[in-house]
Amino acid sequence: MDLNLQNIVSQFEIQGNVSDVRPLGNGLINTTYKVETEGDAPNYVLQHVNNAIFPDVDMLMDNIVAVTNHIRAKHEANGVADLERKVLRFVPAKDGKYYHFDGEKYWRVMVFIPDTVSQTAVTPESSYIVGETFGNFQAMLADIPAQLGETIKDFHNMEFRLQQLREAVAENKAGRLAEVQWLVDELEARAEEMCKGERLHREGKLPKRICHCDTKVDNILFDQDGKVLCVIDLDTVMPNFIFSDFGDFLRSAANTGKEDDKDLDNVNFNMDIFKAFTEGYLKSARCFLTPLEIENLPYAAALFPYMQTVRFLADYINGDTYYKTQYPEHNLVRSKAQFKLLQSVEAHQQEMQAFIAEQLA
Ligand code: GN1
Ligand code: MG
Repeated sequence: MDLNLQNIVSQFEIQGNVSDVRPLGNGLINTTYKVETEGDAPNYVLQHVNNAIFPDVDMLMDNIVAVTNHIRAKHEANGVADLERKVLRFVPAKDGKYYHFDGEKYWRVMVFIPDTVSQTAVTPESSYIVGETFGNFQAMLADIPAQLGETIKDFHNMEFRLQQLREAVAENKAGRLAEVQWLVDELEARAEEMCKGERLHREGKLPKRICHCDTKVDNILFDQDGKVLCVIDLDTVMPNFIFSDFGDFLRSAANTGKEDDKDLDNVNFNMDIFKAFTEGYLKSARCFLTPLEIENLPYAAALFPYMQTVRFLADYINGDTYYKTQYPEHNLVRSKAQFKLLQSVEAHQQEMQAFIAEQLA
């Protein structure tokens, strides 16, 4: 066992004696370990927070603690059973802060929730429940008294993401531009339409609400029966357009292939997942959504594959400085797969509009 990691864990108010610390999960940003303890004490999750991406760790942990406390209180008031599996619980360090700085890195610890299942592909049945869960997540956080900060400035700001791509193109640091110019052109052709959210916001027509902002399937824990337990990976919880949670979930869940599928024939937009998820989401979110937000849900479904193509491609052009990659072309493969998904979403715009109209009738 890594003595350094064990030493870091000992800075936190955990119960029991640590018996093992080993790598867990496959996040693209933070590095995660499972901490096993002896006997009946709970196990824990130790995470190294990527401080290059989340520069303000105080703000980050204030957000997360406010959100998890607020949700826990709501669940308690509603008599939700099995509470400890329905919301994450972070463990303070011995100095009372919710992180430990070891002089170089920032660390945090949360209680490990046992017997969970992660899914990368979901069924229409589970998508309905997930839709309802995210609708509820947004509804529960609608009255949070804390003022949440933007843990990554302009995280889902499409205008900003395009600007980053344009800078990457202008600098062409890794000399990779020529081979991807066709994709840059495809993205530029859609740029104005895709920045609609920011425009509507400036015109005062589109509000920001507290959103999760990384609602992909592997950020949801399910129980053994496929029921949703809770949403994890709360670093990006911040004020945003509701499009974020709706669109980013569909980006991963309604993709018939993988986020980085090399075979583009595998990648299509699954309308059964869209329908089930949208039905569940509207059930719990309809009470607070405005007509303009509802009308633009199909736009949200296109926005996220588009934004992710822009982000992966910018990183590829920059020489892979942001996302962890497994091989040199990885970000390009990801970009192409996300773009194929976007094209499939575009082909279904009318069908999505018709389905939503039907739901509201
Ligand atoms: C990153 O860390 P992870 O894998 O949950 C990224 C998301 C992207 C996602 C693509 C802070 O999330 O925005 O959608 O990869 N998170 C950050 O898989 O940039
Ligand atoms: Mg994650």
